[in-house]
Amino acid sequence: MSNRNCKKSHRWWQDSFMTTNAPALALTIAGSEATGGAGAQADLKTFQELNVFGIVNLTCIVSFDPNDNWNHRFVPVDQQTIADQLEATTASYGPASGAPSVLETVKIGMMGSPATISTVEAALKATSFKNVVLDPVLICKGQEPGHALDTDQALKAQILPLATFVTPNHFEAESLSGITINNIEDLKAAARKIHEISGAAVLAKGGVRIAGADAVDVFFDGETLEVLTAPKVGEVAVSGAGCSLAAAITAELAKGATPLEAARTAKAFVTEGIKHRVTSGAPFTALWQGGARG
Ligand code: PXL
Repeated sequence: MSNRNCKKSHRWWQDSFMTTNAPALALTIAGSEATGGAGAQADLKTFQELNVFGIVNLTCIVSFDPNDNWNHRFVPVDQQTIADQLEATTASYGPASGAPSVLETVKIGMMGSPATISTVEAALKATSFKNVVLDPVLICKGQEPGHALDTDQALKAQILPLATFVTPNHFEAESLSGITINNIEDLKAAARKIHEISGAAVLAKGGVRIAGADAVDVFFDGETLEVLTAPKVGEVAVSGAGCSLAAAITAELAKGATPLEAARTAKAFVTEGIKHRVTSGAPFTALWQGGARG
């Protein structure tokens, strides 16, 4: 085959498959968790599983320390490198890129420092994304508490107001709402309060922290309040469940689901992933994103 033919056949391939079957796009701005259970790895696997073209811009690298109670060793990516990744991504797929499929949906995972929050805030303000899903990862085990507090405050002040959907766990919902959560009524009050503060749709997760046979989450978007329940699978939190839930919401929103539909699909996806969780030498199991395949 001549070079010319080769080029022609390449174009034919592109036209027939790539443009007609273009997947929805989603970006996660998140940290790497080296063992693959949580963070950017969980997000990317979830996107792929839900038929969404996933993009990762890394904020930090977390390596659990088996010699220190599996606490997190945390290394930030430098600010210029985070900004460079965001620039590359928005130039390729952002609203002004001219791409046939535009990136409208972003998930915010672990930021890890006030500096990273400012870098990401600037990028979110420069590109108006339709869906900004915030998984408000507040405290990372092993992080210095003073530093974590600064990060929490910056997240609340700078990123939460830009979010269209927020997925706090029990601890994060208490911190964001100021409400102590002991039961489902408290979780509902917290979801309402976080919506009031942020204007975002909220999925407040009770997980294994609220007593009872079911894992209960509360959805509230200012109009609809829905309690999502699924039977608990064990009584111990599974690594990657929170990341995968928010990533599944992100993927579903990218494909055009409503926030409530996205929350329901994500809950079912995560429940199956927990049922098929993966055991390792670490003292926790990891969610398997392929669990919903049947
Ligand atoms: O599950 C929260 C989380 C998010 N992102 C990163 C993490 C973790 C928890 O380990 O390491 C990078």
